[in-house]
Amino acid sequence: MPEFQPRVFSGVQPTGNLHLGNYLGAITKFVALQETHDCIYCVVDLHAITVPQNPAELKASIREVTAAFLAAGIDAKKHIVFNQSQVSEHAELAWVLNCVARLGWLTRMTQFKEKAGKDRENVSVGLYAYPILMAADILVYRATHVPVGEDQKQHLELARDIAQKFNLDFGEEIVALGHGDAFFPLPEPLIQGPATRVMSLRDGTKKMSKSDPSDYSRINLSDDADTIAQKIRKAKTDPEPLPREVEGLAKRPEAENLVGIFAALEGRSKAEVLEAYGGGNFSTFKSALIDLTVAKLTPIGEAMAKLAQDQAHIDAVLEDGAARARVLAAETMKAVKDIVGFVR
Ligand code: AQP
Repeated sequence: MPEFQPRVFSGVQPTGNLHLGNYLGAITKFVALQETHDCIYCVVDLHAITVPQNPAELKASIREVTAAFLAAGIDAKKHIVFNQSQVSEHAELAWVLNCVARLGWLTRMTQFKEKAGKDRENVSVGLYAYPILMAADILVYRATHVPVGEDQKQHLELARDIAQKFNLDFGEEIVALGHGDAFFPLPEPLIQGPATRVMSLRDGTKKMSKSDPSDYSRINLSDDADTIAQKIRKAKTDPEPLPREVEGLAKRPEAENLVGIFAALEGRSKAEVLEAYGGGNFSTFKSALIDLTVAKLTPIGEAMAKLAQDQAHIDAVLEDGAARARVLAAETMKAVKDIVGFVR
């Protein structure tokens, strides 16, 4: 493998209700990686339309996710922030990768099985092909690191398989065209910390999700302090006091989830949180969790609301980001066309 320039890529779907899971699993990592890497953060609107969207709401959501990125501390001047549909190379590379990936690989994707449910014959082809577009999103920038929540692990593994198969299928051309023995890096997932899979506040066995019909299942980035307090107070728990050690969280999914959220918000480990709160009851712990969550999230919600009033600014950020992303993506596509054998 040649030495690839370290580069971070990740995306968030503009499908409404950005929540604490998106924040802890992805956005906080995006912010931290800016210190050490060149980063590209994308509002993945092409992914959003794999399920039906209301066009006016989709536009609003694209701007809202962009505002969340900026409000959380992503620097769109030093790094790149844009929406996917403005850079057509994502879809173009996805087609080539459609022809590299194998049908059997996609059939194994658990997210598709969950999302399609029993109505498999009626979901869009796009929902099935989604992981290939995700591979193209990453590989069109030849990104080396991808911060994501635990739920995206399988898709990342698929992206690595696709990159590897492309490198093997076109090995001779890749060498002949002077790219060394591999054109695409095998992108590494960055899935770390105590909250890589934040669970629903109503059911500790289900992922906190945008599409859960109950708003009490999640804390939205736009929730005000009272709403956050109410949701945490009503969050499901069990009758036992909090354990003193992490092992005691086994088989207690709701307790484990709240401790994980606390740890991630405070930048501590679960063990440290239990040192402070283990042995105590949930009501004391929940009060501290409310204070912490309000302190961390409400400034972001307020900054998002302010940014939302300046649509022209948000659109200008996306346009500028897309122009810079396009330069990098076009370079990759040119090379891919030469490797595959297209005349250009
Ligand atoms: N509950 C979660 N815990 C930790 N990380 C999470 N992520 C999502 N939910 C959690 C991470 O957030 C990033 C952006 O996710 P996405 O917007 O691309 O889509 P998603 O995973 O489909 O989000 P939802 O909320 O789960 O939507 P629905 O309800 O449509 O299924 C990703 O890095 C993801 O891992």
